[in-house]
Amino acid sequence: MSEAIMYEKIGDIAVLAANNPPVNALGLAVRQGLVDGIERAEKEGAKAVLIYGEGRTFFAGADIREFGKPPAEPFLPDVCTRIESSPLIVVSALHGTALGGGLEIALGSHYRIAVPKARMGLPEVLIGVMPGAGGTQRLPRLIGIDKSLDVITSGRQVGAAEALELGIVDRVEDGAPREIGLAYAQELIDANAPRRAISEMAAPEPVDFDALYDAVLKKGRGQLAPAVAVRGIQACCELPFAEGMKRERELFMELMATDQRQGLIHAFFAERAVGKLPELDGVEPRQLTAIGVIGGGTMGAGIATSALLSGLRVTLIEMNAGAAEAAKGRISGNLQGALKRGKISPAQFEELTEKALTLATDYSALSDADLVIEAVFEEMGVKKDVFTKLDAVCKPGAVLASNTSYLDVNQIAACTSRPADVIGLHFFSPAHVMKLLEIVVADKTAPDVVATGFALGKKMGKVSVRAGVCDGFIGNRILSKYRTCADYMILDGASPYQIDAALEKFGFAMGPYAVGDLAGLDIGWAVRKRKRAEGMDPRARDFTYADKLCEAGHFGQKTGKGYYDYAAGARARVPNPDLMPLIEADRKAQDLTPREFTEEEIVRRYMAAMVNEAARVVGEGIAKRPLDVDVTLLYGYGFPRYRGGPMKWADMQGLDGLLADIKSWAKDDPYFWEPAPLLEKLVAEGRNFDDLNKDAS
Ligand code: T1G
Repeated sequence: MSEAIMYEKIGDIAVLAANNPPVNALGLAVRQGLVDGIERAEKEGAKAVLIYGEGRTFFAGADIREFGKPPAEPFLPDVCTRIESSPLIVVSALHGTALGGGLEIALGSHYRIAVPKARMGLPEVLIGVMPGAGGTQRLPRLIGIDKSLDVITSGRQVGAAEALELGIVDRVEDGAPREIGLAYAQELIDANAPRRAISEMAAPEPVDFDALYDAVLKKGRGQLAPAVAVRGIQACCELPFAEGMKRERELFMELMATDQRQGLIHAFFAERAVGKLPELDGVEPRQLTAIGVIGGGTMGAGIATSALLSGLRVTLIEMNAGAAEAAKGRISGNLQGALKRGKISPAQFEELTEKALTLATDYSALSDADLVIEAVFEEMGVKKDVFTKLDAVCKPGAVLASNTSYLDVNQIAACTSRPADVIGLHFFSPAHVMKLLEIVVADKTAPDVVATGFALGKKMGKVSVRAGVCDGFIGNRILSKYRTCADYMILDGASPYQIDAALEKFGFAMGPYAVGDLAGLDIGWAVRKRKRAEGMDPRARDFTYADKLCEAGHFGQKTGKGYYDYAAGARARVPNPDLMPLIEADRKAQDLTPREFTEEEIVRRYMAAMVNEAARVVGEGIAKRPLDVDVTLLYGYGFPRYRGGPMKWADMQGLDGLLADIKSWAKDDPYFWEPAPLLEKLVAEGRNFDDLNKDAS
């Protein structure tokens, strides 16, 4: 018997305990252990079998590290069917997160009991596949089409109470899974309870699955897995069980072969790898119980909200009592959202706003803060003034952080007596919603200060990415490049609406111009003015139509007009008729003759600009690995998750083809399309970005 499943017989009950840390993934040894355990229980004359997980959770699913490798028997669907076909009563006792194949094992059992904090679900679509061990054949038989469609196509987790209500589990009881499982199995034996094979239950009546498929495909913005999973549920309703299982397997294997599965699995592992950095090995973060926030505008209030929700005490500094109260109003408004979503109780709302939050106007209130984040006006002089004051009042060892989105953190650190304690913590607006946090490490930032930044991010539930110091760090630096590429395509003949449509079809939730209107066009305007003031390279193409749009007061949604006119509301946005004349005037002034752009060329150029700049960012060490760029673009810039991120996308496209495009475009614009040295090096070596990720792991 493999140690991955431990066997024990207690009276009439055979106990199969999973022992495959960290999450009892259903690797080969576990699958074999389950089959062996069922056979042994039957040979030894047991009357019931209890299956549960040792450690933190019941099976958390198939072992996704096995994906892409030749499948090894016993296959998981066969294990579930072997469990279900046993003449013994089989009980699964769930705790932790019974996900994917884990829940499918439980569905192959005859009875299911869970502890109150157990969560379960079929999240396969989130990694580009679908339930492939009977989930689409058993769950609809158990809870019907509508509820199983929601669970399977959303991939969401279901808490024990909801699972009981839905009928996924039979009991929810407090206690250790082993104990409550044994008691339930004994009760079933004593009651001479029947086996309850879900496969023998009637399947739901078929519905219009073509319409369902189309609706789910549209909702997924081109993501395949949820829609293909609908065909699995269709098989459940239209075919006998055994044929339905075969159909499910076919569909599952089709999805396993897709780029989307590769992209989503890459995203899954990249978001876990991004916090693993050799420089943090063995480094203890500093204490984090109370933090200070300077500036209570949208960003400061968002940061304070995120900190309060993570259990930290917050002292918020504003220039005067009125501004401080206004900041508290913003924070309360943010927390109202958490209250409405049931994330906090009314009592917790009171606690956070009245006790955990302190308002002040004097920096001396920060003397006990473990860490202070400033979110004041983005101007170096203002930042230096703030840090000089912090240096004077904060206790030794306090971490001094700037939320700047592009300013030089080395310069900020240099105006203090403690540059080792200074770091950049670049939150994305709204800071209590957006998960990305760029942790900007300056030249003299101490390793335990970096570790403290990551600890704060983890506490806040952020996805933290380490960035070096440069203009725009990782995300905004790359954004500036691909956004400029789009602007050049407009000068050369494309329309902003065509570009938005092309990128939304590629999978972005919004195209760059709709995003600009949402964020506020004045931000980009300020960046262009700053870069002109700093002195642009004479080889760089310039354009004025975007500035003229801003000069006319059109900043996007907040002024009602930008690239689009929002008079009929954000969703019913229409092109702003004032824009094309500005573009035509700009083209005329630059003696440019507009040409046609295909959707394919728009995406190719936009993505090549993104990947080329990202290759520079990695080559210069601003991002430690290509996966850090992927995670940044996935979590901060709406990059479609099923494509894995720009670097994963580039690997799947082939770096040689991308480099060839860039070189061909460089003939017309050698400055903008200068190939990144790292991209050229990888192509010359026949390697790709994922090879660099492997080198770094
Ligand atoms: N396989 C292999 N490793 C896994 C894993 C899995 N399913 N799930 C997690 N890990 C690793 C993870 O990489 C990390 O490793 C460690 O466990 C802790 O994870 C046929 C085919 C379970 C909710 O999609 O959602 O079943 O970094 O950091 O935040 O239908 O992990 O320590 O080396 O995420 O507490 C379906 C995916 C598979 C669940 C725990 N199951 N996992 O979250 O810890 S497909 C899933 C999660 C399937 C069948 C199909 C989460 C978690 P390391 P962690 P966590």
